[in-house]
Amino acid sequence: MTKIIEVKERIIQDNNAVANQTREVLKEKNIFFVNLMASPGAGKTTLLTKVLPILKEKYRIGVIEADVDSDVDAKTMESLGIKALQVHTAGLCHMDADMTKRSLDALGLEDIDVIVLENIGNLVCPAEFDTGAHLNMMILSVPEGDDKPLKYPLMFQNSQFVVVNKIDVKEVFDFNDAKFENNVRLQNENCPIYYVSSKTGEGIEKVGQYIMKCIEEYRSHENN
Ligand SMILES: Nc1nc2c(ncn2[C@@H]2O[C@H](COP(=O)(O)OP(=O)(O)OP(=O)(O)O)[C@@H](O)[C@H]2O)c(=O)[nH]1
Ligand SMILES: [Mg+2]
Ligand SMILES: [Zn+2]
Repeated sequence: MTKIIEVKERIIQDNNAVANQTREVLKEKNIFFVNLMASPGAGKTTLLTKVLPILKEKYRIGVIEADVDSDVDAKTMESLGIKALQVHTAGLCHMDADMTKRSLDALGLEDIDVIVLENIGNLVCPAEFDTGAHLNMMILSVPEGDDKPLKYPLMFQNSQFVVVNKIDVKEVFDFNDAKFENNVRLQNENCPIYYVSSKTGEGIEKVGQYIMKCIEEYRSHENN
């Protein structure tokens, strides 16, 4: 008999164990952790430059910028006065729980209330790897098209919050909100879907408020 081992299943199990440990550690420190996922160029960094100043009024923020190379995104965060760590994945196309744990250690967990991980631009494997986050949030930008939930189902299934970005160019790309929402609901019945332009600022305040609501819910559970 040929011996077969299911390597991938094991990798995911091990990953989930580390992610659960991370959540425990963060819980002890009352830190809320957001994992932000999207395609390259969907507007993760631009959205953060608009949303984090809102959160910053109430919470101490830390950002982990994961990229294959460069430090441009961490520099953008630092220019806003936000503590940031740039992580290079040496070609890897997602952050797993172990890489995230090491990044959190390097960022430091003292004097921080909220940590945001800007995951690698990719709609495929980041969805497979639990990072230990409390909120998995994704951006789908208008130019990518309203059919993407059909093509990248796991990303939409594993996200608890979906933000459609670049609504300022909706007409150019014939993006249909109703079609998009139907496609999302095939994968995920409950996640809120918010529409924004990180360029004009439209809808940004509501995204900030929703994240704050999630943070407050988490913190109230911590204290009980
Ligand atoms: N028109 C328009 N352009 C936007 C909007 N948000 C971001 N952009 C532009 O889209 C491009 C990519 O934005 P980024 O914020 O760098 O995207 P990202 O997801 O962080 O990209 P990576 O980190 O490289 O994966 C930039 O040129 C932004 O100016 C928007 O709401 N409307
Ligand atoms: Mg970016
Ligand atoms: Zn990957």
